[in-house]
Amino acid sequence: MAASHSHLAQDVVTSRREGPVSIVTINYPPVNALGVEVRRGLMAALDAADQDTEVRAVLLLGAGRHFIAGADIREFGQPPQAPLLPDVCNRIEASAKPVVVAVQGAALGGGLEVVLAAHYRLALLGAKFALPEVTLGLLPGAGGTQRAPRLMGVEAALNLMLDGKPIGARQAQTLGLVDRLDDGTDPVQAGLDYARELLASGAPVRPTRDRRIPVADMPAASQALDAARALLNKKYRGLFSPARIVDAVQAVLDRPFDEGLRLEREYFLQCLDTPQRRALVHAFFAEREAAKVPEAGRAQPRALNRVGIVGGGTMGAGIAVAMLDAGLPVVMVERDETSLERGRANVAKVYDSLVKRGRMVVAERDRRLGLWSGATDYQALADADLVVEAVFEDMAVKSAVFAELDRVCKPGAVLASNTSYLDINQLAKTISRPQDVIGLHFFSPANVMKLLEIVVPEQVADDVVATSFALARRLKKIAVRAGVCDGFIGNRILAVYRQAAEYLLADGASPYQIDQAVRRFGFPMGPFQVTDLAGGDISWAARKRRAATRDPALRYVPIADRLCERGWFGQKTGRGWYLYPEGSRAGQEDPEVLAIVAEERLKMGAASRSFTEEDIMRHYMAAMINEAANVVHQGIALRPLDVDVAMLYGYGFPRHRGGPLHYADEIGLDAVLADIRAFAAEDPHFWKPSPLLVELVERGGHFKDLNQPAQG
Ligand code: 3H9
Repeated sequence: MAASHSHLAQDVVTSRREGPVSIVTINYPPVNALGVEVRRGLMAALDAADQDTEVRAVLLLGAGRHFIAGADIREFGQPPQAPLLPDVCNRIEASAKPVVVAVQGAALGGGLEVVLAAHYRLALLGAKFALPEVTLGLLPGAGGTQRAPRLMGVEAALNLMLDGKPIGARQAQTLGLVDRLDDGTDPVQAGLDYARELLASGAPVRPTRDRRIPVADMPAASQALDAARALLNKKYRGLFSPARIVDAVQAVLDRPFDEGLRLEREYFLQCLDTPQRRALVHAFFAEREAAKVPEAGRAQPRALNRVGIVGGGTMGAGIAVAMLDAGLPVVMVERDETSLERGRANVAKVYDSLVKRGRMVVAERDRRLGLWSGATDYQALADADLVVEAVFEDMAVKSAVFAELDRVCKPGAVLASNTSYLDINQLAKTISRPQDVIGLHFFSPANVMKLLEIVVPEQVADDVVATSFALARRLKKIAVRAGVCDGFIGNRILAVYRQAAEYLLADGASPYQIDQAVRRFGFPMGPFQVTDLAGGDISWAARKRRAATRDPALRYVPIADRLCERGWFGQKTGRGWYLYPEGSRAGQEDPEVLAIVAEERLKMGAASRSFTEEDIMRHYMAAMINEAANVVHQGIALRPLDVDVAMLYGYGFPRHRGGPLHYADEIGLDAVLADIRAFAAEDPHFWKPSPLLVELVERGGHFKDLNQPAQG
């Protein structure tokens, strides 16, 4: 075992000498993560360089597109293996000879900590620097919390650590993170030139740990820490690692360097052990795994250069913007000039508002709008590689559009429907090329929302599915594969937990209490706020449509109907579940709504009882988890992780809880099943345990056991 490790270590970190400079290269695809072999290799290379009397400086590089993407995230949760990354960084800093880094691509997390520990730092212009540990529920754990503030000041370092987002090379230089920029493309040459220049000038080793925050900067540093602490109960409410980040940075002011490192390690290990860290790491891998579907493994995507969109309403226009933003030319088809003009205006409105808010320059808006063209004749779609239909949600209307597409589109064009619940199998059968038909379910606003459900009908060709996943990547969307059923993955689950919220309301919880519990759990909004935002009339129409087919054994809660009958549709009408005085978007509680709720409860004869926040969330989550289990059980989602990703990116599920099925594993499937059975005692028609949940509990399994890679 040891022999094979040392063999591997030689492969992933190589050294070669160029005059007095030892060039140490990490070559560990895909992203040079700092796994145990890399750490061993770095230690060995630094020892060798110190011992080699010919070597006077070390140049540290990452091979490939990126410098280093950080610690190897797959190792978290496994027993740590020596050497630890903090020790590797200390070793770099303690090198007897100057260590220079030359950064191309990303230097993230532990990768940036390696940069901080080196003595001299060069970056190519395209380099990116970030400390994204917070997005994984962690803090920089290899000296970053102690070294970053010493180089760039407390405020800038706190910002980098708390928001986790990358900064570019120029900004990194301005902040003191980087000493030298290079506008070339070759980090080896740029690094060598810099190292030689440093040697020629007799530049000494320059350990970051020896730097002090200047006394004059102390008051500003304390203020920055106070400001960060104030954010902990607002922006970072409920999160564990941001508070530990602030504590670790505090040590920069109060403690010697080694003591700061010791505290950092203690906090890092605390973070590592939290459910939040497990959930966030699950989310990181799940969103990448979701794109790996069997069809994409079996087929190459078709060429995709021109897109057609049928319909210029809110959805069609939003989809058009998403395509234009990705540089894809769009032809929009509408039934007449007036509708087409409205479609164009809907697209332009999005860009105009960006320009108005200073987020886009006029030339860029014009460039993107220049990729848009419109027509009232379907013939304009003849050379489109993919057409998305976004017309009224009605089978007859949609099949008429598909008949036209069948007539005009070139062979091999992908024909997509943006339906959110209709039967795409049936739609595909109405035309001569069902193999080209797929569902692309965008979420509103389509240019903003990250989730794309790719709905795979029975007869679709593999390369159409592959093309859809390739499109999602180009649009920078997170794609989830879904099977055909009413509501696909997300809306189907939503319908059930939304129903659970109605029952809570009927049984005694107020809408405001429910919304608050759901927000405190971590969702950005509660279910009644969401209805007010989307428009109560939309769900009202859906309820009326389904009235005829509703299971008569299920309890029906008519409270929402009573509000809609009064024209209270939410924000757009100034009142709904909440009051919105003078167009305000923050709702106020409405005593009249509470009176209506009370009256309806009496009419229903429901015994009103009181619910704690915990009771509310147990009902809400049990409903969500149970239906999510059904969705996996029936093959609508390939794996539990696909459900988690859909809920994270389309429904505001808090990322630090990982998605409903990860959360279920975390709280224990037996506990969830016990809740469902207890609720079923009162309402057996609604609360039917999912067969998959029952089976997993019986065999002591977890949802995560079903998360194996999809078969290609
Ligand atoms: C840390 O550093 C802690 C330290 O402070 C302290 C330690 C003591 N590890 O995203 P992509 C895989 S925390 C393992 O599709 P892109 C990824 O899963 C770490 N694997 O490519 C995928 O695998 P597969 C802080 C990783 O070009 C493949 O690489 N660092 C890691 O769109 C390609 O990834 C971060 O949080 C990793 N660190 O984007 C950075 N990174 O092909 C996380 C990637 O099997 N990474 N993989 O699905 C990223 O942000 C992006 O991956 C990156 C490339 C921008 C680098």
